[in-house]
Amino acid sequence: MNIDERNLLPYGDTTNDGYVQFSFTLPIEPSPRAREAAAMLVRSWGFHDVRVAQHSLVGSNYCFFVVFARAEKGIDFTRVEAPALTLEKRSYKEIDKSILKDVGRPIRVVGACTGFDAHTVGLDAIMNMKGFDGDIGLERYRGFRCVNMGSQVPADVLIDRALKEKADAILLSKIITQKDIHISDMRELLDKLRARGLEKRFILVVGGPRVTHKMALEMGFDAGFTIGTRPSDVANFLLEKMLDKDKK
Ligand code: B12
Repeated sequence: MNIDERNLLPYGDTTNDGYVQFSFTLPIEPSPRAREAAAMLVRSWGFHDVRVAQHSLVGSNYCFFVVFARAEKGIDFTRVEAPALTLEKRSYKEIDKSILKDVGRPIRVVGACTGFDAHTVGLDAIMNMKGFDGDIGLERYRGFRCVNMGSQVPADVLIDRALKEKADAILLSKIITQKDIHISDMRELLDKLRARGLEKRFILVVGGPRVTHKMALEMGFDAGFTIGTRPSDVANFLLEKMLDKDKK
């Protein structure tokens, strides 16, 4: 395959063809004019060979579109940088053994979903015994003591509980992203910690479908985890962070 990393383009039908798929909704009824409007919109974004594959009514007075179009502008992949968590892959048993031997006590974690966000499945996937994707959750490890506060927890209440539990780490889950509420809620937790002089007190981990490790680090968290995260990834990170702290 002839891939030019200095002009990396999307793959649709054939390598380097630049084809991408859009899906979006316009607040208008489906009609030939609506279809044309969707195509014009995508063209106005600089795409070529625009094909409206689907347009259908959503509720009333909304039209959902699936559009294919071709991009000509690629990206120089050789210049792309993104911090990544490079963790030694350890099994549940290895992690548990190392925590009890090297840290010398269970790692205490308090997790919550803050703000108005009521989505608990992601945090539960990491913390609950049954875990996620065949990977057991932190509660099942002898090396973790877990408090899962669930959803809609005010940031101050989360901090109070973390202090009460003498937590080593706070696990924040942010799922809803409308109007960037995940970012404001992440910032709120950091601000409240700062206001109480606690910004260095806990290992701060955040997770959610629109969270990236890069964005988490830039904001002041120690790590960011996204879709597909397994409990052992988080366990591994917390173990390494605790051992790092001990070295300092
Ligand atoms: C289930 C669900 C609900 C359930 C939640 C039940 C519950 N107890 O959690 C209910 C029905 C209550 C619900 C309500 C709403 N929902 Co909802 N919901 C979903 C749905 C279908 C699945 C989410 C889920 O469980 N994913 C599975 C888990 C395992 O994945 P995950 O959350 O990404 O978690 C993984 C990682 O992100 C990461 N992770 C997550 N948290 C953490 C934390 C830490 C510390 C770490 C390390 C990792 C980590 O690890 C996890 C495992 O890999 C999604 C659509 C979707 N397919 O994602 C919509 C979705 C999230 N909901 C959405 C919306 C809009 C709503 C409502 C606003 C709808 C409404 N108008 O009422 C309300 C909001 C209620 C509220 N106050 O929050 C939107 C959000 C859009 C956006 N841009 O924010 C979505 C994307 C649907 C959509 N496409 O519109 N929802």
